[in-house]
Amino acid sequence: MKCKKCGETAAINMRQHKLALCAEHYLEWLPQQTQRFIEKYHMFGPEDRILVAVSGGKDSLSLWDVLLRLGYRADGLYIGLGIDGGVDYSHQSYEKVKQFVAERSGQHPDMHLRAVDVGQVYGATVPEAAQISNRGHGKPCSVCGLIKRHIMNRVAYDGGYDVLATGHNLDDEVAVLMQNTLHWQAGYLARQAPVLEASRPGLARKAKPFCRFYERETAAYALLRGIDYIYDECPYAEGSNTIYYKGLLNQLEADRPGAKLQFYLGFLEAKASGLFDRVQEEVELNACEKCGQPTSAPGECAFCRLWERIAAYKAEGRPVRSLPVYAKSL
Ligand code: Q46
Ligand code: ZN
Ligand code: ZN
Repeated sequence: MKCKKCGETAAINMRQHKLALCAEHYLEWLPQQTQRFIEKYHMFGPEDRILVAVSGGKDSLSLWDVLLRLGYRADGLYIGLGIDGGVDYSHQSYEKVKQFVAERSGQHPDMHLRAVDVGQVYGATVPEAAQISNRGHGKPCSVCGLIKRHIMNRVAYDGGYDVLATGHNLDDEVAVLMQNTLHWQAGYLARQAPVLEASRPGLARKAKPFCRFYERETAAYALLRGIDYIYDECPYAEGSNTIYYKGLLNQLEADRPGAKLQFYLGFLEAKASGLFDRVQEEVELNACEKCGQPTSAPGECAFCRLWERIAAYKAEGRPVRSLPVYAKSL
């Protein structure tokens, strides 16, 4: 397979675009496409301050790299979840993020990394909080998502950032879209988009500049660019719905190249044509009495209630254990 631009040996073949590119031209193509999506979906402009949520994985580090290359003012936010899972996951992922910053801070003296360690700041790691709380039926992801959303929003909003950027790729978006469609979650479908406006004070604006790239495209970018990222998935991801749907969608894509992209773009077109306009967001949001962040609950938000429950549990002198990683056979 030859590069369509120069005829050299191709490093990647994107069947859905009928496009094969060599390493050099791929490393040009992906940032150009990112810029196109940023403009097309009105994500942010050159003056905006961007906070990129980085996990140490290929998507988020590639996104930060691309935004810096495109000349954006982009800082990073790393959230230390305190996940070990036998692979020292959180520690290893933080090391990758710090290495990424160390390699670029000379060239980009304005880039900053903000790090929040959940265990240190709030007194329990995510697996500990999940064990104590009764959310998530023995799985940490619901507690983890709640904690991450709160911290990302808070750091972006309090830090005066114009937008919070996440590294969600097309595979992530399509897996969520499929789940929402199978369950006809009209409210969720109405809110799924490349950009989420800050609909009320206290909420940060959110954007997903990689939402049209396949996972293999962001992985190829990271590899060809020499970005060292954490290969391991979070040990708690095993057995998740998202991974199940990604598997189904990969089967579909193997038989019909471009099916995932078509599904997503068709959805965005349907939205743009007003298909979901009648789906009103019926939830009324008010400010949490404790932290001030918007919440649909009366009184305190779920995040504050979670930590109150944990504080009460610890005050009783009960032991704090970590939620175990699922057995491989599950
Ligand atoms: S980090 Fe957290 Fe994910 Fe790990 S515990 Fe679940 S939600 S799987 S993206
Ligand atoms: Zn080429
Ligand atoms: Zn709160």
